[in-house]
This record gives sequence, structure tokens and C-alpha cells, in this order.
Amino acid sequence: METAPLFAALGLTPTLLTGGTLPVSSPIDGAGIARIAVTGAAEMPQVIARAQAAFRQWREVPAPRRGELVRLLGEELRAAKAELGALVTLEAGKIASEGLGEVQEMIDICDFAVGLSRQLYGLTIASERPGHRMMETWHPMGPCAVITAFNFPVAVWSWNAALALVCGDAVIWKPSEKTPLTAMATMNILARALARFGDAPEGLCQLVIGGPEVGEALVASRDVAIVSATGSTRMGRAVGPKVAERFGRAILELGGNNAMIVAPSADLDMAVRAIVFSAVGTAGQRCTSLRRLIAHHSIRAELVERLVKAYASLPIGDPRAATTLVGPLVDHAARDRMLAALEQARAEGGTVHGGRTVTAGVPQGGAYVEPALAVMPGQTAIVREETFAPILYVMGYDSFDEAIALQNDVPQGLSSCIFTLNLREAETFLSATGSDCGIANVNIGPSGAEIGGAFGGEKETGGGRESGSDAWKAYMRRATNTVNYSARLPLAQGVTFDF
Ligand code: UN1
Repeated sequence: METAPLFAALGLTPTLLTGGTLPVSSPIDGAGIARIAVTGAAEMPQVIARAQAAFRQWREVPAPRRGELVRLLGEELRAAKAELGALVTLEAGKIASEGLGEVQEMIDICDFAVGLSRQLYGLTIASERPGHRMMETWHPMGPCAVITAFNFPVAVWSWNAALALVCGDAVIWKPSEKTPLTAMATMNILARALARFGDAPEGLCQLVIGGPEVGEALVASRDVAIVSATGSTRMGRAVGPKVAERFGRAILELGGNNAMIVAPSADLDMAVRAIVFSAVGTAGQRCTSLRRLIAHHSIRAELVERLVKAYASLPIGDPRAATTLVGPLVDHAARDRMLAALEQARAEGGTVHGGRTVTAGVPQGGAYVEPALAVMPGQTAIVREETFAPILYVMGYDSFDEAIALQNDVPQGLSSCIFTLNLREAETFLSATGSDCGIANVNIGPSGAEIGGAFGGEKETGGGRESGSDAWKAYMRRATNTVNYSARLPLAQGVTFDF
């Protein structure tokens, strides 16, 4: 799709795209595509006050009616899927099918949230006192800040916003400075839904674009009840303690270092397909990307051979071309970090296949690389780090216990998987003594999760959960209610207090 009609279709007018101070470029060729205005730190108190005012109105709207807004958003996203997907490709460099997949993920969470808007259930609880009833009710919590990363520039906002909106919260979105255009386009799509909805409060969903000072204003404000932040562990270390200091609620989705164990019984054809998609897809720039392969010694050499062959056949290039499977890294700094990590892997005794810069047959100006396999002597220092690039470290194991120990012996705890046809291994991997991650899979890769499950992980991944299952509870406050419908006032725990 041509850039000018694409921008026009998404309401990105020349006025919005020029004259600002933030340069936006495409990873495809590094060329500048816009200069947009940023939100000043001085504007943040007003933004937050508007969100508070909107929240106070929105919390009184019945939840199923709030769901209607999200239903309309899902409809508008369906109508704009091709254009928004193409913009994700242009601005984040994802291949076309993954750009569209990201928008589909938005549509899916909208559908989920619409149903949820009639299911914000609390429990009733047996009281120990006669003539008493206990129950839980869930109430809107307050404005929710959503801080998102470049690699899922729109879907992660939607996981948070769709839930927050049905839960009765206002939303303030701070996208990555690398991907503001997809955020602006999403807000235009949301504006269509808001117009059809009719009477949503002004300021219900706001967008703020800018650097750390904008994020810091959200993190520091007592009027921002929830801060949902996706990004690096370093970012989370800055955000988490500040939100905790004011007893705000943080939902953190930080770094991953996701592994696959391949057991001797594994279906290797399936494992190879899963490995290549999860290690190479999105050019290794998903937080769920496969980064560590823990293969049984009896099959490791064969697996590496098959992977080296498969990697050599992968079309690398312009992500807009239908045949491309590996697009560019987000920028040249990301490529430098990848090359430095491979250098360190070699220094730590690794043998690297691939991993070279690609300049032939790709658009000039982009950061294109061959995906790399690094066969390591063990879980060395570099293997324990998350490098946001298509590097797959390969290690061997003898005993199943050793494989589990390797899987868990990293600081991060997002996603994990095992390929095995052995029931004992599969179930042990999923058990209390198995994977310590928030996501643990059998015979599928660690990435590409559906929205129906709770998404997030443990340890340095931050502990937050977004998206499906009961993740909505993080966007509401819980009240425990005890109602006495008797004519007496008994005390719990048998306490007497007669006077
Ligand atoms: C992310 O990389 O921040 O499971 C999110 C997946 C996608 C989401 C990734 N559904 O890979």
C-alpha cells in the first residue's frame, strides 16, 4: 500500500505528521516518515485531571453499556484491519501477516472484553454468623496508564484498554517513541467508535507522546490508579518501585528469556517448525521469542543441522513483500546490540551460525540481519540476558532434571515449552516442580499466545498479568461486603463484648 493513501485512510493528516519535534522513521529503510508533536511534561497534570474527571463519570455507566463501546471499537478495528496492519508493518517493520495478526489480536480482545462486560462477577461467601451474608463486589479503580513498547505497538494497548474500559477505568496511553503513528491511528479508529457510542465522557481515552518525563508523570501521580507497563526489565525497575512507593497498582510485563526443551521422543519435524517461527518470527523481537534451546544430547546435533539448513532458506527483506519471513530489526542500535551479543557468545565458547548483517537484496538503510544460532558450551552469562534480536542459543542436556534446571536458571520467567511425546515429562514440566514461567506449553512454541489466557510472567518479567482469564481483576478494586439481615449483632471469632 502506498504511504500517502495509507496515512489518509487512518486519519493521519499532513498537519499531524509535520512540524513537530519527534522524528519518526520506518525500520524498512530508515527513512523519515513524519515529525510529530510531543506532549510536554507541563501538560501532564491536565491530562491526568481529565482522565480523573472522565473516570468519575464512566464508573457510573453500567458495565454492559461500557462493553458496547468496546464492541464498536472491535467493529471499527475489523473495518480498518488492512490499513492498521500495513501501518504496523511500516512503523515497526513486522512482516505483513504479523502486522495483520497484531490487529486481529486487538479484535479478539475486544470480543473477549464485550463478553466480560456482563461477567464482572464477585463471589458470595458463607458467613460464620447467623443471619449474615458475605460477598465480594468489583468496582472501577481509576485512570489506568498504559505504557507500551515498539514491538507490539497497538495490541498491548488493546489488551489493557479493552479490559480497563469495560472495568470502568479511564485510559492514558504512552506508546513507544519509536511507534507513535500506529498509536495515533488507533486513537482515530477509537474516535469512530466513540462517535457512534455517543455519550462517552471527554478524556476517557487519551494519548500522550513523548519521552521518559511523560512516563514519569504518569508513574508518579497518585491520580493514576494503575500503571500497566510493557518493556525492558530496566524500565520495570524504574517504574515498579515508584508506583509501589505511592501504593499504586503496577502491572508489569518485562523481559523474557524463553526456552524450549526438546526431549529424545520429540516430533522433530514439528519442533523445527515451532523453533523457526518462535526464534525468527518478528525478527526475534517478541517478548515471547524463543531464545534458548535445550536439546537432549542424543538429538542435538541433528536438530542443529536441520535448523542451520532451515535458517539458510529464510527469505530476509522488505516486510511488505508477501514472501518475506524475516523483516528488519527496529533500528541500527538493535543490530549493534545483536552483533555485540554474538561476539560475547563467541568469547564464551559458542559457535555461531548466521548472524551477519544483510545488505544485498534488502531495502537500503534498514537493519537487516541473518537470524543466528549460537551453539553454547553451557548457560553462560550472555545466554542469561535478553537480547531483543533473532539469536537462538543452543545447549545440550543429559537428564530431564538437568533440562528443567537449565530452563529455570535465568532471571526472567515469561514463557517456556517442551517438545516431548512422553507424558511424564510433559506433565512434570507443567507441574509445581517444572517450568517456573507464567506461560508453559507442550508441543507448541513459547510465542504467539492467544488472548484468552492470562499473559505475563514471573521473576524479572515482573509478575503482571494482562489479557484473558481473570486478568481483568487487576483493573478493578475489590470490596468485601458483610450484610447483617438479623436482629442481633454477633461478633466473629466468638468474641464477646457485652456492656
Ligand atoms: C510482546 O511481545 O510484548 O504471545 C507480546 C505473543 C503475542 C504477544 C507478545 N501474543 O507472542
